[in-house]
Amino acid sequence: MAAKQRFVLSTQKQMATSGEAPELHRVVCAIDSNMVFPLAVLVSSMCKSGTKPFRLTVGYLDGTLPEAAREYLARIFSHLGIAADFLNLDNDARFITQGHISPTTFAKFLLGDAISDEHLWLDADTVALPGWDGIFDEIATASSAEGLVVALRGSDASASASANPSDLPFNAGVLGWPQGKRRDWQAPLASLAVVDTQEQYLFNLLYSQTAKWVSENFNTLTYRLNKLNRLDLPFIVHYAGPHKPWHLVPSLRHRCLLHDCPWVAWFEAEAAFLISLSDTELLTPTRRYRVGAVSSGRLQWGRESSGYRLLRLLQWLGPLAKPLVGLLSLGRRWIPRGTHPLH
Ligand SMILES: [Mn+2]
Repeated sequence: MAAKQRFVLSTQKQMATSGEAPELHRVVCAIDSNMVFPLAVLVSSMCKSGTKPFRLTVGYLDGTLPEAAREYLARIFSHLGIAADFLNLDNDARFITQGHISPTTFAKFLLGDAISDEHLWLDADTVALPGWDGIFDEIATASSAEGLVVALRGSDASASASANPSDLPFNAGVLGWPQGKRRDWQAPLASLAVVDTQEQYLFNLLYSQTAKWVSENFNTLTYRLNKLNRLDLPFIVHYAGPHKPWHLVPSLRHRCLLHDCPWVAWFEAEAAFLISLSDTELLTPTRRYRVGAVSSGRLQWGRESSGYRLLRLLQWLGPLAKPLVGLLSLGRRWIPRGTHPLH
C-alpha cells in the first residue's frame, strides 16, 4: 500500500495544472452520486493489489456529486493513504444519457484535455487485481503519436469501427494517456449522429487506428467471461453493462461463489474494504452508501436492461428471491447473458 500522502481536497472549477514532473503515478476517474460506494471499493482494491504509489483525481459533472459525498470519499482516500483531488467539470448539452450510461462518461474527454501528463483513466465500475498497475509501464513507453493505450478485446474484436458498442475495436473503460496534447473531440462530436455509446464510438474513431494495444487482462469485460480462472486472473475486471455486482442482494451471493463468476472479484474487494474499516467511524456512512448502491441505476425497457430488471425484482421480492432463483436456474439458458450468478 502507498505511504500516507498528504490529502488535498479541491473543488475549484479550474482545471488541474500540469507540466511539473509527476512524482506519483496518476489515476483519474469520474463519478456521480450513484457511484460513491463502487468507487470506494475500487480505490481500496487498487491500494491492496498495487505495487506503485499513485495519486487520484475524481472528476464530476457540475451538480452531480453532493459535497457530503465528496467529503465522505475524501475521508476514505485519506484512510487508504491516497492523495486525491476533485475536479468540478462543466456540463454540456452534448453530454447525453444513453440507456444505463450517464453523461458522466463524457468526463473522460474533459479530464484527458485537462491533464496533459501521463495518466490512467479507469471507469468506476471496475475492480483492480494484482498486476493492474503494470499499465503505468505501458503508458510511460507509449508515444504521443500512438495517442492512447487500450486493451485488446479478445478474438472477435473487429478492426473497423461500427455503431454497435460490442463491435467497436476497443472498450473505453480503461484508457492509458501518454504525455502530450489530446486530439480534438469537440468538432467530431458536434457533427456526429447519435449512435449507441456516443463517447465510446468517438474514442474509437479518434484513436483506434494508432492506439497502443495491451493485454485484454487490463480491461476484462465481464459479459465476455462466465468464470474466473484463478490461475490466470485478469488485472482489471470491468463490469460493463446495466447490471453490476453491487445490485445483487447479498443473500444471493453464495451462487456467485459456487460458480466463481467474475462478480466474485468485486465481492472479495468489497469484503476487504469493509474489513479495513472495522472499528473506524467510517463504517457507518459506508454502510449507508452501500445500501444506496444496491438500488442505484435506472429501470428501463429494452433487452439489454433485462438483467438489471431481474436484479431489481430480486431486491423487491425479499425472502422470496431465493426460491425464485432456484426455479430460474432450471431454465438458465433463458436468463440474460451476463446476469451472474444466474447465467
Ligand atoms: Mn464501465
